[in-house]
Amino acid sequence: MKRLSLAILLLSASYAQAAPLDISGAWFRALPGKLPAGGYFTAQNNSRRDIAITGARSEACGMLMIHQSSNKGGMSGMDMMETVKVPAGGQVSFAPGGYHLMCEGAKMKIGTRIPVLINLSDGTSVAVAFDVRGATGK
Ligand SMILES: [Cu+2]
Repeated sequence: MKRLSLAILLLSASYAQAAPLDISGAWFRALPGKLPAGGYFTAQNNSRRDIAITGARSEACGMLMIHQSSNKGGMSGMDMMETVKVPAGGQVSFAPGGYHLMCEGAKMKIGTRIPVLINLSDGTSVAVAFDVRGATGK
């Protein structure tokens, strides 16, 4: 009996280590024509150490980058981000006007879901299904 509970403990510990980030509320804003699709989600770090999002990829995107919307002297633009840190026990939102994934060459249909792999600084990646919504976010 004691041996069994130890095995369960080890199993859950290794599972937590394999997926240090919980990703929720993931969606893409699909725009008409050749406009890129913005990807949004919330990343919750349930581990005791900082972890960074270092990239993402999806077969639905020709290129998938991490961007941060910026406003410099009234000029709005976007900066490329190498990494986005999610502090231990904290969360970071990718949302319109802030951090977002930028999907160039998007091949996605509104109302479907597409799989995305989000790469982390510990060398693991998290598979996340993104809802595809229209321009209004619905
Ligand atoms: Cu962008």
